[in-house]
This record gives sequence, structure tokens and C-alpha cells, in this order.
Amino acid sequence: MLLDLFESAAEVESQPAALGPGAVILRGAAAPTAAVLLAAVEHMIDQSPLRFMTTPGGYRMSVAMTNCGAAGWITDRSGYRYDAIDPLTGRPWPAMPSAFTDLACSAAATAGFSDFRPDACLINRYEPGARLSLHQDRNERDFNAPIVSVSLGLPAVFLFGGTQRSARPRRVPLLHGDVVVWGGPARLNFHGVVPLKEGHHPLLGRSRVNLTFRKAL
Ligand code: MD3
Ligand code: FE
Repeated sequence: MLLDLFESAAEVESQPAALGPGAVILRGAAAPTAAVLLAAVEHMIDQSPLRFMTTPGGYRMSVAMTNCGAAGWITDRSGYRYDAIDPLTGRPWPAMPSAFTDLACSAAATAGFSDFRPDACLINRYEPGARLSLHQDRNERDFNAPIVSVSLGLPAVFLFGGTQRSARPRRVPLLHGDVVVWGGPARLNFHGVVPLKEGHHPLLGRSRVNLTFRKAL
């Protein structure tokens, strides 16, 4: 029956799939709540605005960033670190909204990390041309905790490398609503984002927003 075919296709689409050892993708898992998530982002950037941070080497990042939660990731001339205070406002980062916590915890649980509780969420805003060069996320204290990422808006090509910088990365498209849990053997893999292509998204216009949930402390 045709209806059964469509139903099973829809089910398969939302099933967790392995991108590689330790990396589980939930295609479209955040699409139903995207409008709620983005309204929370708007409220957040009223309190702690998006800004272009400076790398320790003195380069201005092309991705605009802010944070919510007990700790926020920052970079400046003195290095990369987490801090409870937003250096731009001198105040704590905005609290993590329950819609964020709920999504991150349920995605992590689906991937087998039922005790994951994020205390930091880095919000990355890409406009066409913005990119993130190959790096590892190593400023968190506990590498046993996974990182959960949520992609919204324009599609991006994600670079998924290995544990050595020299391994040639795979190119993985990340689309609006995709949620990925990066844990276990994938936790310290090199990764990056190729320059965002020009485009228009119905909810976000010329931009992509990525939320990364971490246990930083
Ligand atoms: C794989 N952000 O904020 S999310 C970052 O799309 C970051 O904005 C990218 O890399 C973005 O640090 C990629 C996917 C991601 C995040 C963390 C990871 C993949 C990861 C940590 C380990 C391995
Ligand atoms: Fe990263």
C-alpha cells in the first residue's frame, strides 16, 4: 500500500544513523521546534549580542558567536576558554532556555548518553562566506560527555576529520533541523565548516545558526 511506503520512509528518515564511530545524526529532529528555538535565540542576542571574536593568533573569526548557560566559550588574544561572564556585557550569559535543554538531552539519550546535561551552549551564526577551519573541541573538562549540535537555516558542508589533523575529512551536508551527537570515539575528531554558500532560508534569510551543547564544567 502506498501509504505504508510513505510512513516507513518517514520513520527511516527520523531514525538515528551513524555518521561514523561515535557520531549519530538525527536528520530533521529539530525542524518541528525550529521556530521556538529561533525565538529563544532572538531573545538571547538582545542580552548577549552576537560578536566576532578574535583568535589567539589575532584573526577575527568570520562566524559571529554568543553563548547561553552557566558557561560560555570565548576566544581572545590570550586564548580559548570557558567563562561564566560575557566579556562584552560584564554580566553572566543568558540562562539556557528549557527548549534548548530538552532537545539536547533527548538527542543525547537517543544516541546512548542518557545522563548528558549541558551547561554551555555556543551559538554560531554564519552568513555567506563564513567558515570554521579544521579544529578540535578540547576546552571542556570531561571528554566522556558528548557534544550535541543543532543546525538551523541555510545548509552547510561539514568537514568530519579524524583524530589526526592530517586525515582527509569527509564532507557531510548539514541541513536545517539536523541534530548530531558527537561522543565516544568521535569526541576529539577534527572538524570544520566550509565557507557558507549564498542562499535564502524561509526562517533565517541569508544565514545559518548552529547551536552546540556542551558539558564544559
Ligand atoms: C565533532 N561548530 O562550535 S557543529 C564548534 O557548524 C563547531 O558551527 C560547527 O565546530 C558549526 O566548535 C560544527 C558540529 C560539531 C561540533 C562539535 C564537535 C562536530 C563535532 C566536536 C567533536 C567532533
Ligand atoms: Fe568545534
